[in-house]
Amino acid sequence: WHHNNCVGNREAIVHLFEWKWTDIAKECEQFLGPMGFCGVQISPPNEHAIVLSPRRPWWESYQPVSYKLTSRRGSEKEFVDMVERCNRVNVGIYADIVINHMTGMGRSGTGTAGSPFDADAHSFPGVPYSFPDFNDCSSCSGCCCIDSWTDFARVRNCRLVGLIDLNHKVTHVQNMVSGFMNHLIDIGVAGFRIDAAKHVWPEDLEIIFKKLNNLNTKWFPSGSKPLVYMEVIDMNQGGEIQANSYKHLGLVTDFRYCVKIKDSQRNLGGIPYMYDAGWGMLHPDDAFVFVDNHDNQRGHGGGGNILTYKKPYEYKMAQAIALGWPYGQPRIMSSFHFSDSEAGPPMDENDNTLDVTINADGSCGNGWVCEHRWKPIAGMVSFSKATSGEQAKDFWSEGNQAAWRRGHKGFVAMTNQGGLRKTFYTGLPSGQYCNIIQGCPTKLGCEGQIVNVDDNGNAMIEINDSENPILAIHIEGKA
Ligand code: LM2
Ligand code: CA
Repeated sequence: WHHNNCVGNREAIVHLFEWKWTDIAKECEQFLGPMGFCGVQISPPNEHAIVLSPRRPWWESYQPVSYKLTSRRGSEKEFVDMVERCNRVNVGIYADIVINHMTGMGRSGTGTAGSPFDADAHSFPGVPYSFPDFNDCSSCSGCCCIDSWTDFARVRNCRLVGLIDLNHKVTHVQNMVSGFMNHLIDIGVAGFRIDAAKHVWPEDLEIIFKKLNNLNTKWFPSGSKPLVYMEVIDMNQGGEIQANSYKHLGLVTDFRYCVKIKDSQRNLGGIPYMYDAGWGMLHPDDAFVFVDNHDNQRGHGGGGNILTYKKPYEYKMAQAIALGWPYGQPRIMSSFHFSDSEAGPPMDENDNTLDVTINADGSCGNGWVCEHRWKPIAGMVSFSKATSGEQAKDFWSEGNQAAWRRGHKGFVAMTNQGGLRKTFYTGLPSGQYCNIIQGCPTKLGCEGQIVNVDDNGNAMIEINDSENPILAIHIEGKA
């Protein structure tokens, strides 16, 4: 449950937050496959509640009603088509699954696949789940809510923001959840993000994971297990649940990396010191890392003071560090524009999610940010593939500037203090290389700057683009 199942040396997973399946299928074919992405994290694929007040917030998808594959993002037929088309161009699908809970107290009605439900009665005939499948409130205080973060029984058995809490010790629950996951595996997904894993006992997750099928051999080597990465928000607050207590089950999200990457962007000399074992961070080999995610970019889920698309200069540089410096399994956020932290994706007057349109310059329209298409970020995705498995060598830093190479496959430099002009040993074979920050190589050659590496592997590195003061060259990006 640790292997990322990426095809070849691909590494980066992009979260196409709230994208429809039809748009993801196209993006795999037109952009993600050719640019060297490993995979897409999709928003939850199963039936969920429809919230009308506020009007269709993004978070309604985190309120499951059943495991039928009809959601705001498309039908089961569209889902199957997306998985097939993405796999065909070597891009895996990683499904965000919500298994800790169902919808919240006080909600009832019909879900996105037409199933009736009544949370107060603990009635979910679409699964089916009923009263005995949920935790009672015996571990909790009067509110039945999570009102202590150091009492592990409360964190795992009580209601996270009022969402009714499944009891994963019940065999029926284990079978329904593993059945849902196996349905997705058989369609051809490559792995899972486990939402709210911190709120499920690790030993219960283990029982469920042991029931999982191997991946579909139409796309994956026989015997492959799904990648599992678990969302455990651990900021090293004393006495709380630690991310490290899940690492034997798969990769675990590292929310402290968000803090570290922001610090490193401000002070480039700190890049080699991001992993701070003394602070109890996950070892990089166990860590699932990101500059921001769909929660903390809008102040949810532990929220906060992190970099997002709203600060493009800092964000691009942080993302270049995340993809250029070897550390954990990287995920890139791809957002929709928002000012209201509750607002759902761009939608029409009938609440249908808008298509992702692509402008002539490769950027997105209709309210989609598409950070993953920003040239420096897409270029660094190609860099992560070209340099996969190579250690960082010859780290150099002076003032607020830094450079390093990745074995003999790639070289990066960046500056936070004006321009840079200096000769470096790049490790690359002699030749002409494109600065992939300014655009990936095309049939006609580079889109931007060309770097000449001499017979000794040295090159004159010049950075004078004040918006994107980064240079990166790699073995798969020759002029
Ligand atoms: C997570 N971590 O374990 C995410 O970090 C977190 O953002 C998710 O909450 C949570 N799991 C549940 O999947 C999001 C959102 C909440 C929202 C829930 C459920 O951040 O604000 O809660 O999804 O949709 C909403 C309302 C909340 C209400 C609750 C239940 O915002 O006020 O609580 O629904 O009706 C009474
Ligand atoms: Ca729980």
